[in-house]
Amino acid sequence: MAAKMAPHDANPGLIIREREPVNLEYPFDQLDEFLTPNDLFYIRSHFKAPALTRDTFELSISGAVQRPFSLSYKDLLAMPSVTRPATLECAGNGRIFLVPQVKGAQWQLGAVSTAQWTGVPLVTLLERAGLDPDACEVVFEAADKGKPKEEPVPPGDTQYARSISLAKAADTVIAWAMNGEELSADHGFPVRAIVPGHYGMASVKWLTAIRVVDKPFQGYWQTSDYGYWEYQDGNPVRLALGAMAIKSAIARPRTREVLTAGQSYMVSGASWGGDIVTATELSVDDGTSWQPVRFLDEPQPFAWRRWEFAWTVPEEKGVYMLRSRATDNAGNTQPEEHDKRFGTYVIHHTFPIEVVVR
Ligand SMILES: Nc1nc2c(c(=O)[nH]1)N[C@H]1C(S)=C(S)[C@@H](COP(=O)(O)O)O[C@H]1N2
Ligand SMILES: [Mo]
Repeated sequence: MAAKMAPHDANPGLIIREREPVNLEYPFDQLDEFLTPNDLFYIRSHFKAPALTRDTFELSISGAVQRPFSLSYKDLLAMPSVTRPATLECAGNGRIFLVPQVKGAQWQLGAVSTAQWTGVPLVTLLERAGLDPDACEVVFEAADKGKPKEEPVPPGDTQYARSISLAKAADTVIAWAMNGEELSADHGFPVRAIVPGHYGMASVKWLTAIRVVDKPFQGYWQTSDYGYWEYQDGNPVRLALGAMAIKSAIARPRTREVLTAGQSYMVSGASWGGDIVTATELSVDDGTSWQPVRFLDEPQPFAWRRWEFAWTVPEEKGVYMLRSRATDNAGNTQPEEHDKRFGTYVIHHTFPIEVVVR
């Protein structure tokens, strides 16, 4: 008799962080190609994936616009499309490295992946609708809803919804394909937003409505969750997370990996976030000295750059702390400590990967 297939069996090879809703991590130590294979791309969902169909799909564009309209799946696919790479990282990636341990999905390194996204530029839709003069943000509304976890929790079901500024709309794609394949149920079928350069929460899956607003959106996923504390005239105010901070991570060796004294070892990893990644250094002595890595990918906005570093493992046995540190073209570099204003998000400090040399 065939084994009963659970929904997560659709994603073999991923590391389970939560079964229901499906939250699965990319095994970051398998980082090889620039594009993450679709079946290894991490999945972060707050609720059960809604069952949407091509035939009944409808995307509305409304709000502070002159000519609201809606599109069927066929309409959308008939429009001129673009294909571009973007790295998505969950804002909670690396949470396991926070000490003391915090609540939330215990992501290690792999809540980050890169794909080629195909879809219609958001500006095409906004131009067709015609923005009102007072338009200021674009809200993406999704078909999934439920009871969120971060306090304070609103009563009843809350649908997933996030906004971006009109400036960021210029980079955004209303995507219907990922690495040349239609989106899978867990990645937002049939249509999702891709907001390159922002943390993953902005790239709304199962997109059903695009609503232009004339005041900054204050929704639950914009303020309560996925927000941070900014000090204005000494007062902490809640602002929405946005751009991915400059970051790098070591894929190999893995934490606690055992290496042989004196062996040659190719340390590898990737850097992303910030503006454009221009440099990455590696330290094998817990941050005392740093050496540049060799990049495998060209610099470009919104996509990671893989890198490697040929290391001769020391003869002296013991525990070694490896750290990587990326810098962008604006001169931003990774801090040494986690910035507490971001709570359990934006974990981009240079945390050590410890390896054991025997
Ligand atoms: N509708 C909807 N969109 C969503 C989410 C969600 O729960 N519901 N999760 C967001 C978060 S937090 C992240 S990190 C990315 C993850 O995209 P992926 O699952 O395709 O990797 O989707 C974002 N879009
Ligand atoms: Mo996320």
